[in-house]
Amino acid sequence: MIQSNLFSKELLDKLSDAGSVAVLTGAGISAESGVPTFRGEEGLWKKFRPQELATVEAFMRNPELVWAWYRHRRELLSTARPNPGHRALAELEGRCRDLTLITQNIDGLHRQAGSRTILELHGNIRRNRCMECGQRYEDIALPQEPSIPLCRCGGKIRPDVVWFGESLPGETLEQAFVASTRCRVFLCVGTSAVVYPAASLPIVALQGGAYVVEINIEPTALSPQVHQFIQGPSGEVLPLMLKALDRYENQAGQADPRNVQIHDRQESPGGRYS
Ligand code: BV8
Ligand code: ZN
Repeated sequence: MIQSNLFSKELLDKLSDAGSVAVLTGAGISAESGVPTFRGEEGLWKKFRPQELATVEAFMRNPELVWAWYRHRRELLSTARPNPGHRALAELEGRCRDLTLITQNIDGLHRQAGSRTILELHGNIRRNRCMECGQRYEDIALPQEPSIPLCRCGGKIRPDVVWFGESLPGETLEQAFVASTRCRVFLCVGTSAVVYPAASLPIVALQGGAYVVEINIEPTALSPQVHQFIQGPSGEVLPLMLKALDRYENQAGQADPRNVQIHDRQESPGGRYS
């Protein structure tokens, strides 16, 4: 059971009046939705080698194998639904003046949970594009097994995700760096923080003077550098954080003398208090 006094006064204070918040998520936030992580016990990289499946070379060498793997993961995702962790971040976005959600996940669960300002650093498994002409294809158009889908131009269609050795979408990466540099609070949720350039964003936030908090079921390479490490499943920790923020803001509200006055004064037309 996670104690509610998990969240430092500093975090709640900064979250309650944080102009801008940035959040980086990894596979860990989708684990409680039944989506396998990469490095966990049942992790994808335990069974498959990234070099064999998530690189252009692998696709050129054996496109059927790569397509079979992405169809397998789509199958897994077809029944996956956002969990309380995804939903808590969508709610937090509604409470902050500006919150940027930066994700390494290609599962699209943040959007399903209602988050709006999302930067998909590594693409999205439900989108596809032609290797030759770049024509984009949504999932529905794809022929089923075993053949690999071909574009009208004859080019091979590939999942619109970023493979190892490939650059991230420039505009998206730029926005992620800007959001990380100027945020006052940076939350790092469910990532092992080993894949770059995504893993450099919490460091950029630290250098930008942000209050950096990591939420993970176990410490990572990043943990010694952050202001607060909160150990626990994000599907439990994030909803609790919102509750703690509620309580904190209510208490702050009650403690604020200006507020006290308000109650026994009737608001006069035009919104000024007499
Ligand atoms: C690039 C899409 C320019 C595809 C992915 C600098 C130093 C060293 C290496 C490099 C470097 N710069 C570039 C590189 C090379 C490489 C890299 O970083 N290699 C690593 C492995 C060392 N980076 C690249 O190739 C990038 N491109 O840099 O281009 C360039 C090109 C050439 C050379 C130089 C520069 C492209 C990287 C993107 C690759 N595509 N995904 C697909 O998914 O199929 S990466 C993929 O793996 C994910 O998107 C994600 O980014 C990563 C997995 O990490 P996590 O999401 O964190 O998942 P993981 O399982 O590892 O961890 C889960 C965590 O959650 C754990 O800590 C666990 O404890 C925790 N957890 C579990 N359950 C819960 C939980 N936490 C909370 N609650 C729970 N319930
Ligand atoms: Zn084409």
